[in-house]
Amino acid sequence: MSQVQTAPRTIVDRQKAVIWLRQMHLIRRFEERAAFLYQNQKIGGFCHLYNGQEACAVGSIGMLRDDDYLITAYRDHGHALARGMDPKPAMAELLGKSTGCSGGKGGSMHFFQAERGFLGGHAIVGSHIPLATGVAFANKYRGGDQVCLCYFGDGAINQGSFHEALNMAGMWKLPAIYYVENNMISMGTQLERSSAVLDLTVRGGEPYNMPSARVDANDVEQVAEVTQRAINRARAGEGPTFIEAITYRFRGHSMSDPQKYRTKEDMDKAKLRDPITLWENRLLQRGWIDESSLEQMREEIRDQVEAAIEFAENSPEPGPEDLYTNITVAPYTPQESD
Ligand SMILES: Cc1ncc(C[n+]2csc(CCOP(=O)(O)OP(=O)(O)O)c2C)c(N)n1
Ligand SMILES: [Mg+2]
Repeated sequence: MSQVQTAPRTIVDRQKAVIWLRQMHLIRRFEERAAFLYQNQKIGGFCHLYNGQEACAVGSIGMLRDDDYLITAYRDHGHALARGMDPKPAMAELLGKSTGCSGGKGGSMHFFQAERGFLGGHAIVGSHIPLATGVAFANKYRGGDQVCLCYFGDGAINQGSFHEALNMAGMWKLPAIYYVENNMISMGTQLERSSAVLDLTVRGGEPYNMPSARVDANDVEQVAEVTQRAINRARAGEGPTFIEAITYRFRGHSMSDPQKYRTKEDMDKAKLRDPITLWENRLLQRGWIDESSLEQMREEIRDQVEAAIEFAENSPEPGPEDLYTNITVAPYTPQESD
């Protein structure tokens, strides 16, 4: 049965609350600088930014244990940073450098950090949802109580892989959390032009024998609360949960998007509910931060991101010897018969 989250409750202490604010600022700053570097041709290929959606990743990953797993689609910088990836290898990956988190060969869409249980960064829409089900199956099969948190966009729920994967997870009561970041748009297609129903909790919950919840993902604390409930369920062997996180992306789909599908008024309205500002204001009200500590935080983050850029720019590119490393295809050896 779908449940709608309402009034926020305090579920974090001051220390964690401030860490979350710092992480959200770090993601925002990282993305802004990535956009600048892209425009200056320091970053090539695809690049999808996470501005506006920060609370989705921070509030949910913030409730995971270190030995849990998470997996996401191509808009992955925020999830990696929220999981604690150092911005240096993250930025180096964007610049295609060998010091990047995927050796500079994955780029923006393929961040990865297995030692933190961060299993990517996947470019094909919906492709990683069955992988999450597989990870959750492995957790259960091995007898542990780790969970797998799987993020995807509202566009991905129209893929067959989504339905196949949720069906198995529901049937076998796997410890997975399926988390749709509903920013209402897939590339340039509004939700009402891609989904027959607009309440996505209907599509991912009951049909697959799992509870579903909708959450206002501009509110990091509500995200944390609803995710915590899903985690508790999964760890207790009660099976998966489907979460619909209502969010908004502040930038285009990727770096070349004229955004004709929305107006300036839409954007201005959305920015009134910027998740970072909302959280900042709540922490100010609670007396957990003050203006001077905020300014200091912003300055430290600016320095941290600049240091990451410097590190990335000064790192070498992968060499020819890296061409065939970390891939599953064997190098091609020409045959006499060719
Ligand atoms: C199977 C497949 N079809 C099409 C694409 C092209 N494509 C890339 S992103 C995207 C839209 C996905 O939107 P959504 O799932 O809502 O994620 P968001 O970009 O909003 O985070 C599409 C169609 C793809 N990568 N994979
Ligand atoms: Mg979307």
